[in-house]
Amino acid sequence: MSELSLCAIGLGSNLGDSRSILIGAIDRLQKHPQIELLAISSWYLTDPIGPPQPDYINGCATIETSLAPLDLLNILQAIESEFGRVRQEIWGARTLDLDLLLYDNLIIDLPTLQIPHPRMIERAFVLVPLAEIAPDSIEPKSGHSIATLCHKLEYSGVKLLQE
Ligand code: PH2
Ligand code: MG
Ligand code: MG
Repeated sequence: MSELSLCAIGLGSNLGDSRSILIGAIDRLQKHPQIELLAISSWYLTDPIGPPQPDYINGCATIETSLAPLDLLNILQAIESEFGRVRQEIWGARTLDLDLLLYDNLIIDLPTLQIPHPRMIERAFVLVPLAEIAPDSIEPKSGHSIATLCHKLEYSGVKLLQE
């Protein structure tokens, strides 16, 4: 019997053809035998946080998976590499960033993996798309729902991406 976990993933890109890269990443997630895609948010054009760099396209997905947290992390990193991600400057530009935001209601503090994602509650580019598909999910460190956390943020730098 395999237990399924409910997870949230943040997606971002600000180098290359970001929209096609993000759609490609969703397709890779969807095709994985141990991942079932539950929902995908709209795509948002977002002001960059960190060093000067191009605007991002961000979105979020919710999935169900039988993968353990570190196995899921490995798969997300493999998909990042497939799309040409090279790890350089912290918070710098990237072709694809896949962040494991939530994994059930687990709190994990490993050197290689922190869940919930430590900066998600202060980042409108994460919470606005996540609130669209999982408003009632609880961020387990604060104990607050995604919708509640999202309303506390200033989100003028997060705009729905026009077709
Ligand atoms: N990711 C970063 C740094 N800054 N800014 C926006 N708008 N969106 C991101 O996804 C992002 C960022 C590092 O992960
Ligand atoms: Mg990130
Ligand atoms: Mg990341």
